[in-house]
Amino acid sequence: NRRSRGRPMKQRLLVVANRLPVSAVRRGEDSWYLEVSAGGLVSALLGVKDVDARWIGWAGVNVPDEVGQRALTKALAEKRCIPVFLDEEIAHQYYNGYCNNILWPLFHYLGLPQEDRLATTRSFQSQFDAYKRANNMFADVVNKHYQEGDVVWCHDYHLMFLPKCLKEYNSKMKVGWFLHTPFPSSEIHRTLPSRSELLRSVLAADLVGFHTYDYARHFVSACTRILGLEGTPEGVEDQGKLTRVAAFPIGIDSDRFKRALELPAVKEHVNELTHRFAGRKVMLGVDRLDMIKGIPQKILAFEKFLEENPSWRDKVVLLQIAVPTRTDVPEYQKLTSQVHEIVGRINGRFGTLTAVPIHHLDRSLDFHALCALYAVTDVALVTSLRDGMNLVSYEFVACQGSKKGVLILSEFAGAAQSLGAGALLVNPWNITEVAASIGYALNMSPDEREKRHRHNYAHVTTHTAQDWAETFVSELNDTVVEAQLRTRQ
Ligand code: ADQ
Repeated sequence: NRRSRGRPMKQRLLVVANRLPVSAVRRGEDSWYLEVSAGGLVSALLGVKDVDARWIGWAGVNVPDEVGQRALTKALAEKRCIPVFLDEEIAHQYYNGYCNNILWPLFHYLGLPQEDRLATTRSFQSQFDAYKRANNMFADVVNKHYQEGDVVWCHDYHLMFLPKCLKEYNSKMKVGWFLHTPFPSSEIHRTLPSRSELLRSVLAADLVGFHTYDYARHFVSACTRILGLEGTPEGVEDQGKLTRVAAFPIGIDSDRFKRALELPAVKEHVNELTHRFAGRKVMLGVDRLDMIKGIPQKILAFEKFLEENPSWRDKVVLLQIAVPTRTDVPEYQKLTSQVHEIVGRINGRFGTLTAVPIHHLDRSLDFHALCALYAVTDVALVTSLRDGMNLVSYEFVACQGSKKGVLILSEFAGAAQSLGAGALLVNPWNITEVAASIGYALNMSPDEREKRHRHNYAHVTTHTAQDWAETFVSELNDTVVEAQLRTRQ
């Protein structure tokens, strides 16, 4: 076993992410209510063997007083979480500003903000300064809790400056960084005013990971074209120091879904839904309400399908579940009203007194309700304009043991690279093509559905979140071991 070579059985892993996997609500001066959110990352890390994981991140609340900070730190310690406290102004400039107004749209090919988008926060430079300051505050906390032999795994575009800060504290710290979004073509990345500084900071890590080989390749080209460094098959080399760059496609905890489908309450919910939509095929979309998810494009394609196929109008229903996010950002508010307006128009056009073609819910569903919905779905529709991976497509496949429903999947989601052979791949911008795929999916023969499903199911159940986390941590350990060997020679 390469991972346990010369190391204690339980290696400490410090997972650093913008948000802790816990929501904190203040109950009194020194009392907090905590709710653990069982996201994909949490279950992925629970499954990693021989690792003792701790979380470092922002609790998502402003706690200006010391009494509150001390109480929250103590409460979080029981959940193996360590908070980073950011004051309101830095949090705003760093999180709403640089992360969500600049990096998120840029990495999804939506470009840099125009004047009006910049005007909603402060200037680009002050946002970048706040980003660096916030990353430094994360680094202070990591450094305070770091013990020799720990590995540090930094997550996502919020923390691109962190590897550099950490290595400046301690060059022997083993640092990995993983990006959950796409890394765009170097031609897009080079428009970013702080393009070089960010690349250099990420390169300070020992291992840099992406969901797909394409994103890794884009990152290496950005380093060669923008920084003039040398790309090698292993990664990027700068004055003899190699930063390993590789693809680590994430997965889900598919057993968790399988187990949920066996629960009596979930089975009952499946029966209720089956009864409720009897005589109609069910199509499903589950997304965060974000421009990258292509929700208006999806609904317009569904409209086109209904327009061209009158015989299907009372035989199919689209359930679109969209969790609102970043609700204080004007563009997200605009997207919400745009979606409502389109849904209203289509329901007015094709609805009857007793049925409407689209059920749109603006909210989050609990895990069991989500599993039941996936299980009764005939066709899932994922039309992201860009998406790092897209776990909804994996979750749908995991819940389709008996139904063998069809997945229509955007070719711009990372998942297209792993589920492409089983799914119907589409260009979400081409509404005519998506509408035709909806028709194809609804009319697909049971044999073809079975064959396509078998392919995807095998992938989803064998490339799990646990494998993903284990492989990354194992490679991170090996990278450092190799670096140490080189110095010893
Ligand atoms: P997200 O953009 O959040 O993640 P995705 O991978 O689809 O996108 O994960 C969304 C998660 O939220 C899923 O687990 C899904 O079940 C849940 N969810 C979505 N809508 C919901 C609803 N209405 N109710 C309840 N739950 C809902 C980012 C990147 C992705 C990348 C992941 C992981 O943008 O591309 O796949 O990180 O790396």
